[in-house]
Amino acid sequence: MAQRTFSIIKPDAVRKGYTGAILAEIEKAGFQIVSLKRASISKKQAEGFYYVHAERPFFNDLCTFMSSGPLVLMVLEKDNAITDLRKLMGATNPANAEEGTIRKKFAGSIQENAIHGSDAEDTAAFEIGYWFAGYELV
Ligand code: 3AN
Repeated sequence: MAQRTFSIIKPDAVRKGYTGAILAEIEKAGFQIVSLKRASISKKQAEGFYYVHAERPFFNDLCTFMSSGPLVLMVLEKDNAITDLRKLMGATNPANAEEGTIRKKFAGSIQENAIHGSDAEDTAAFEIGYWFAGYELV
């Protein structure tokens, strides 16, 4: 059944000019782009988005990085969208990412790793609602 997930092309990838190439990979893999917008987010907005990681040692650096420049926020749809996007993204650390994955091709480090994708249905629902209003998802 068609499922929605939430994704971000992170500031490192936008800065390097990889937005179009990453979108092409996503569409080639069969995802429909339900909604898409470029934004520059504040550190506070990043902290709210990543609140589940608040106790992790990398939380402050991660939120500084995510608010360091424009990024691209997206809602994507396909059968098994959540699992399939995670596969297409590759491992969190690009050094461990499989050949052909977005992080293998475009990510520079474990923090500046080009793309975010929701990891479960409940997080996808929270993340879509955090960045998009209902009228943007029709
Ligand atoms: P993923 O994005 O693969 O779901 P998470 O949810 O464990 O990975 O981590 C969220 C984000 O936090 C990652 N995308 C990455 O940017 C950053 N991150 C994760 N682990 C580390 C780490 N050990 N050092 C620095 N940043 C990290």
